[in-house]
Amino acid sequence: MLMYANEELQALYQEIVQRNPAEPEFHQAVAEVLGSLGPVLSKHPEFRDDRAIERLCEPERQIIFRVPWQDDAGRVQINRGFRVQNNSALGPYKGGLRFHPSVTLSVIKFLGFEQTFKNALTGMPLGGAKGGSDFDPKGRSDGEMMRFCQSFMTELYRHLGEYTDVPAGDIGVGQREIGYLFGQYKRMTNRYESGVLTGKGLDWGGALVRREATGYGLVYFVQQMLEIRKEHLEGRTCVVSGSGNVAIYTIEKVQQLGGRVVACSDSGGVVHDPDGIDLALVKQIKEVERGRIEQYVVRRKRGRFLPGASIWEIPCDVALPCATQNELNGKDALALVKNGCRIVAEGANMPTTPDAVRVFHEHGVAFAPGKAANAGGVATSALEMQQNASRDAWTFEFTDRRLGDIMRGIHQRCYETAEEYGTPGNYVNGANIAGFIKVARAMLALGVI
Ligand code: NDP
Ligand code: 2IT
Repeated sequence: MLMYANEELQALYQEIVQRNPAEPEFHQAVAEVLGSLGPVLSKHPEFRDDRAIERLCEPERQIIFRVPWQDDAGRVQINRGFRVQNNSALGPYKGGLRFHPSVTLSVIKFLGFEQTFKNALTGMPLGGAKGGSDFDPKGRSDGEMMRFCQSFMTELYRHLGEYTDVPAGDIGVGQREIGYLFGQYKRMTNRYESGVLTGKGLDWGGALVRREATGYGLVYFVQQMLEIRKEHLEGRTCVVSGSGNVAIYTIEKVQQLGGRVVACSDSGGVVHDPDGIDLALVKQIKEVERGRIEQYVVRRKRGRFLPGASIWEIPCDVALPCATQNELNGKDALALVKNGCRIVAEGANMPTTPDAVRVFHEHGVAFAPGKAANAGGVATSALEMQQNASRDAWTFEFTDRRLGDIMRGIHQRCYETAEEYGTPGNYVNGANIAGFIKVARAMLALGVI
């Protein structure tokens, strides 16, 4: 059980746990935010009177639906679809869709909750939402993916719109899936409404840099963390978990800036390549062949594959978890500290368990939570929406510059807020407090709705 210094927040947390039983990931995300808000309530009693925290913890709308589809053998399959529209005080609901067998209401609620604060931190006019399905894309053909996406959108389309709710990708949902989803939305509505989804292909309303944005943005954030310490990435050893969209473009940007990434992974195990990961090979295996990371060592003999190993045992200066929630626990954190790791920044959403965060704080490791460090993805989604709205297409360089500016802004907001509230260097408090205040103010202004 979590203990807050503030009794009022402790009672509130208990109430939320009781109202939302059997949702451990949602409880974890709420606990982490509430843990930062004590000093905010003392300074801003208006948020207490308005019950801003209680409202933020109760999603505006939760949609659960059946997704029936036929596999290639003609068998009928049934999955469950979700969309949790958490908060729309700042703008239309915005957040990704995740297709993974581990998806539950709890997972989608935690992601929608986190997304609300993340989107606020970007400074863009975006509410928070998340969706997805317990559908497992692994081993599915293109035809199966298309039929699943069409069935999913046949229900979800009525809840979406460029001024209502704008999904994007997340685990298991990339440009191929966004294409099938957009095609079905267009067919159902008879509208070429580009701004209803982000992460689109460049030929059909997509924007340059969106593919790279989460990973690049994460590394721009890390650059800021290093700059404060008068350090830089050049020559630093990094470890990046995962080998999907976020991991790949994190590795790319670290390498461009002179860092050395020595390991990456997937759910099958870890690839360790002390001379530096061959990113072209990872892209070939993951983006082109949709294969497993263990194939890396078949083609590159000096790499080692460690099935089922913890990537966090590999010594590094900078650790970047980019796979999934709760993938870095207290034991992993101690191993990182022991091996001299000084910086940890989350590319994934909530990959670090609460006891691991505690270890980092106790040992002076600079730790950046995902809602700040991985916000470059959704921020660039907002840039895609801007381009769609103005029927324009910006250059790579211009968009990348804007992404860099946005990440610098987020870092500054978190850093200064942490200082203002008496916990300098604590990016968790900085992100939670700055994100919360922005949303809570807007909620107050819009009345009790
Ligand atoms: P992808 O589907 O492209 O890649 C996911 C990667 O994580 C794969 O390597 C996958 O391995 C691994 N992974 C997923 N689930 C598990 C699991 N349960 N155990 C071990 N490994 C796992 O997804 P993304 O790269 O888009 O997303 C990665 C993380 O980043 C997620 O937490 C997501 O919420 C977050 N994020 C994504 C953004 C985006 O724009 N895409 C923006 C901000 C955050 P395997 O193939 O074996 O499953
Ligand atoms: O977690 C995230 O921020 C995302 N998956 C991206 C959301 C988006 O709308 O671009």
